Order: sequence, then C-alpha cells, then structure tokens
Amino acid sequence: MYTIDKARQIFPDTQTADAVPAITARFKLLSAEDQLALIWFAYLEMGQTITVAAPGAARMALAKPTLDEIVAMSFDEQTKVMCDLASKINAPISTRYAFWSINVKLGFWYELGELMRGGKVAPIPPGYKLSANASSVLDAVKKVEQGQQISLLRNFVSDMGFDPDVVDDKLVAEPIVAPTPESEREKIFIPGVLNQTILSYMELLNSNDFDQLIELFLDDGALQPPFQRPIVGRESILKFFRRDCQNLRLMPQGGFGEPADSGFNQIKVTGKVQTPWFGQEVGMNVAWRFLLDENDKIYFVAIDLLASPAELLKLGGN
Ligand code: ECH
Repeated sequence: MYTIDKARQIFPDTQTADAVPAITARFKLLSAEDQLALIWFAYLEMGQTITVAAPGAARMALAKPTLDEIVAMSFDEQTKVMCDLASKINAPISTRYAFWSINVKLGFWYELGELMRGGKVAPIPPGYKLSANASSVLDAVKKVEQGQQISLLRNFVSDMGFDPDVVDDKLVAEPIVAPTPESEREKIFIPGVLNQTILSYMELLNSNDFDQLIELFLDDGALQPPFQRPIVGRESILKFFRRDCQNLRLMPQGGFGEPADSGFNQIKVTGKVQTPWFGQEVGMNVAWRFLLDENDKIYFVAIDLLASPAELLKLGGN
C-alpha cells in the first residue's frame, strides 16, 4: 500500500529548482531594510524584460482600505509599516496581511510599488547600499531563470506579515471566477499520455472548474505544490484551488506512465505553466508526478518547478 510519504518519492530522478528554497532561506536571514531594498532592485531589474499584469479591481478591493491608510501616513510611518511586514512584527497591518491569500498580498505590493514610483509612498532611500550578504543574495536571484525569479519574489512576499497561526477559514481571498463555458474549453493532448484523468486534470484546471476537478481525487488524496508540503484531503485541496489557482494556464508537452505497486499507476508529465501575473511572458518549466489508484483516481500529484529546461525532456527510456 502507498502512504503519502511514499508517494512523494515517485520519479526520484526529477531535478527540481532547489536554488529557490536555498535562496529563500538566505533571504530570510537578512535585515528588513535589506530585504525590502533587495526586492526593489530585483523587481526593477526584472521589469526590464517582463511586465506584471496590473491586478483586477476585485483583487485590489480587499487591499484598498489598507493602501489608503498607508498613503495617508508620513514617510517614516510608511517605512515602518513595510519594515514591520518584512520582520513579521506584531502590528495591525502585519496581522491583517497574514490573513490575505497570496494573490491579495502580491496585489498589495504591486500597488505599493506603483505608489513608491509615483512618490506617494516612501521610496527605498536613494543610494541605499545593500550589506555584503544581501548583495550576494541579489546576485543569486539575478542568475536563476525567470520562472525561478518570480517564484522567489512570490516566496518573499508570502512569508511577510505577522502570522498568529492563520486559520484557514479566516483567510481573505479574491472572489471566485466562473468556470469557462464547456464550449470554449481547450482540449489537451499530451504525447505519450492517453490517461483520461490526466487530460481532464489539465483541462479542468485551465477552465477554473474546480468542482469537477476535485472529483478526480480520492478522498484522502494529496496535492503537493512546488516547494511545499502536500495538501491532504479533498476539502483542503478544493480550498487551495479556489483560493490560489484561478486563471492558470497549464501547457503539458509530454509524458509517460508505468505501473506501480498495488495496482496503482504512476505518470509523469512535463511542460510549461503560465501565471496570470505574467501571462505569456513567463513560462515556468514544471513536472507533474501523478500516482493514480486502480480506478484512475488521483491519490497523489506533485507539481515541481524544474531545475532547467533540460529536465523537460527527462521522460521515459533514459
Ligand atoms: C517592491 C519593493 C518592496 C517589497 C516588495 C515589492 C513588490 C514586489 C512585487 C512582486 C510581484 C511578484 C509576482 C510574482 C508571481 C509569481 C507567480 C508564480 C506562480 C506559480 C504558479 C504555479 C502553479 C502551479 C500549479 C499547478 C497545478 O497543476 C496545481 C496547482 C498549482 C518592489 C514594491 C515585495 C510586486 C507577481 C511563481 C507554478 C501547475 C500548484 C498552483
């Protein structure tokens, strides 16, 4: 029989982008000032090649009152709010922030960045000099590929705020979009993969049809997002889909399957994923490692950010 822990080990030769957790860990050791300045410099540099899509009004509505509050403050107070967020200090805005879904957090910082540019919010002090450690972390960020860079920024933003043990049900997330009508859904073909569960998984996620998507999972199934622990059980996975997975574009390119223990099947798919934040400008190289039971229900799926594009080709037979 499989356990989630054993399932996590399928396709062990998949090389994930371990630069991302390594750089994230080094980032966490920096001072709040250095963290904010580093992100600012990294963001400016990335802005030369890619543009963030401005978040929609629905997402911004949740952060708007807080942004208005910040704009009304003095520069010193604004700087303190940002430093409190980075140092995860127990302060009103830091606590509020902890309850926002990742996309609300990103939208909040997107807008602060615009306000900093426009002179309405305190900038990073002109001429700010990063510590030696911080510039070495910044160099590391600049060296990895774009999909890994945006994953790093997302990690930095998601770790901020004072987290008094956030309860899932109290999380504040943007409204749920309607699933794409059946007639407008795009059919998925994956060379090497005929399994209908896998094809449906991709089509349903691309259509924001989370209610159908969750039906593909076993009750005690699990989903492991990149660099995270598995989310276990249908209820938790569905919450995650609704909260964090709207408007993704999965573009599988190839895959293969093979029988596993106890009548299960393991299937590995590789391809690209686009986030609504960057659209076609950034295609992240990912692998999906599926473990299906004898009725083709998903017991486990891991989504990995790959170390390099070469990993896309590491499919059966080598
Ligand atoms: C400024 C300076 C002060 C401090 C800060 C600033 C602002 C920073 C800003 C940063 C914006 C960053 C953004 C990053 C977005 C990253 C998105 C990513 C998405 C990855 C998604 C994946 C999906 C995978 C999945 C698949 C499945 O099959 C199942 C579901 C799931 C500059 C002011 C902070 C504004 C916008 C990396 C890989 C494929 C697991 C979700």
